[in-house]
Amino acid sequence: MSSTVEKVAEKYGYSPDQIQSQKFGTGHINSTYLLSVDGEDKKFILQSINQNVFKDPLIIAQNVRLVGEYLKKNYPEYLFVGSIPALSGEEMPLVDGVYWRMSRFIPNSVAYDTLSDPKQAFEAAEQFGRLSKLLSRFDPSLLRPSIPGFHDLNLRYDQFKEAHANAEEGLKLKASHQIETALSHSFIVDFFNSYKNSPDFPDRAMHHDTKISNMLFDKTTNEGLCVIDLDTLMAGKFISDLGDMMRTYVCAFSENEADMDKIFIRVEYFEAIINGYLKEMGSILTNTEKDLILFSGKYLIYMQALRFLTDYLNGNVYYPISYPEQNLVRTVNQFKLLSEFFSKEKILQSIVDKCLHS
Ligand code: ADP
Ligand code: GN1
Ligand code: MG
Repeated sequence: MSSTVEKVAEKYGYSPDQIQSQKFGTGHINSTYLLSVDGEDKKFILQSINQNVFKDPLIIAQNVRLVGEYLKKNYPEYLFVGSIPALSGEEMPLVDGVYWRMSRFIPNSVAYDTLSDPKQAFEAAEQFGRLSKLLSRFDPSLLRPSIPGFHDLNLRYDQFKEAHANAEEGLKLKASHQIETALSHSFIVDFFNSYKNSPDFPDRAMHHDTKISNMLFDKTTNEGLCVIDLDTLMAGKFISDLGDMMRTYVCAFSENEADMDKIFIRVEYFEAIINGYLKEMGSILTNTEKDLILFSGKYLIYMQALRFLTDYLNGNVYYPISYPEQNLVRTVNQFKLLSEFFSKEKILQSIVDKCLHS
C-alpha cells in the first residue's frame, strides 16, 4: 500500500519508484517533506496543512495564487515561492482527508532557527520589507483571513481572559504571576485601540510570521533569497511583521529558553532590523506608522506572551510542547523579553530616530 506522501506525489505525476522523501525543517505548524525525483535535477517541498490551525486551507491557496499572479505581472523578476498545481489543476489536492501543497525547493538555500550575525537580521528585514513594499498597491481586502483575528490583540486578550475564567485552579495558581503581568500590561491593548482605526494606520498585505526560519538564505553568499511560509499572508498592520522580527531576532535565544538570564536585547540586531526594513518600507510608511515602529515590538511580544499563557491555561491545545510546563516557560520568557524591551526603550527609540533620519 502506498504511503500518503507517495499518493500525493502521484497527484503530481510521480510514481512511488521515482521518488525519495524525508521529513524536513523545524516549523511548528505544518508537516514538511523534501521530495527528490530520480533523474530530475529538481527537488520539491511537500507540505500537509495543519487543519487544526487552518480550518479552511483553500483560503491559503487562493491568497497565495492572487498575490503570486499580481507579483508575476508587476514584478516578474521577484522570487515568489507559490504552489505548483497538481495534474488535476488543484493547488492543494486532498489526500486521505488532508490538504497538501507542493512548491519548488529553492536550490542552495538554507533556513536558520537563530541568528548569529546582525547582517542576517538586516537581510531578513529587507526581504520581508520588500514583500510589503511590492504589495503596497495591492488591495489587501482581496485576501481572506486564513486564521480570523490572527493578530487582533483585542481578540487575543479576550481569549486570555476566557481561558483564565475557565482554567483549572491548579493551573491558575502556577501561572498566577504571569496572569498578573498579563493583566497589568493591558494598557498595550488600549494603546493599540487608540490607533487601530486611524486612516494613517492602514491595513496592508502582511506576511504575519516573520521569524527567521521563514526566510531562505543563499548557502554560499549568506544573502537573503526569499521569504517562505505564506500561510498567514493576509490583511493586517505593518506592526505585525516588524514586531515579530523584533521579538525573534533581537534575543540570541528563542522563546523556548528556560534560563531567563539569557533573555536580553542585542541592540545591534535591533538596529539592523530597522535599517533593513526601512530600506524598503521607509518610503511607504505613513508618519503615524513611523511613530509606531517601537510600539510594534511591545505589541508582538505581549501578544505572543498572551497566546502562550492562554494555551497553557487551556491545557496546551495549540502549540506543540515537549514537557507539561513548556507554555508557561515560554510565557515567562516572553514577559522577560518585554521587560527588557521597556527598560531599553530610550536607547531603542533613539536608534529608530537615527535610522529614520539617516
Ligand atoms: P511551517 O508553517 O510548519 O513553519 P514552513 O513553510 O515554514 O512550515 O516550512 C518549514 C521549513 O521547510 C522551513 O523553515 C525551511 O527550512 C523549509 N522550506 C520550506 N519551503 C521551502 C522551499 N521552497 N525551499 C527550501 N526550503 C523550504
Ligand atoms: C507559529 O508556523 P511557525 O512555527 O512559523 C505560529 C506563529 C507564532 C510562532 C511562535 C499559524 O509559527 O504565529 O508566532 O509559532 N503560527 C501560527 O513560535 O499560529
Ligand atoms: Mg515556518
